[in-house]
Amino acid sequence: MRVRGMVVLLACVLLGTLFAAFAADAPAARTIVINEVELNPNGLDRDAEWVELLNVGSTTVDVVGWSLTYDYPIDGVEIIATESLVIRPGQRVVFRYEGLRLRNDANTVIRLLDAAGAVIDETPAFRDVYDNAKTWQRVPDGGDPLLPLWLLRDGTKNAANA
Ligand SMILES: [Ca+2]
Ligand SMILES: [Ca+2]
Repeated sequence: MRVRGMVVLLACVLLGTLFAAFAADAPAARTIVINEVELNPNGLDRDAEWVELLNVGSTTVDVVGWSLTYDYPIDGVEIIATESLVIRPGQRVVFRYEGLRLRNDANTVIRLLDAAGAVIDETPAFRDVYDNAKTWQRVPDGGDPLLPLWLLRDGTKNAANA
């Protein structure tokens, strides 16, 4: 009986440790994500680079005052909405950069910042030297928070990533 009690206790401790480890690794609830990026559009890049945002959460988010970073000619941020811009769960919004903002042949990281400047989402470092309609996209659409995967694929601007 005593050994059995020890085994049960040990099992409980192990389970508790596993649960704690899992809970610590679980990412914070996601709301708006950077879902697709076009660094190097077909033809001239000026005024043609864009980022697709997607609300993968369960609540509506107003992104007024939020911004996206860029890395050309120097690092900076561009406000995506100066007035109320509500994104419902499952809804996507395409933001187009003014001018030339994203390097093609560097390791371009794009961050989405809220109105207070907190980082809401951040991409891996991207390169896209192909002057075509392929874009970097989360796969599957919206991404898997526990297994983030990005692929360079035929663009799906303002539509689900294929
Ligand atoms: Ca570019
Ligand atoms: Ca898309």
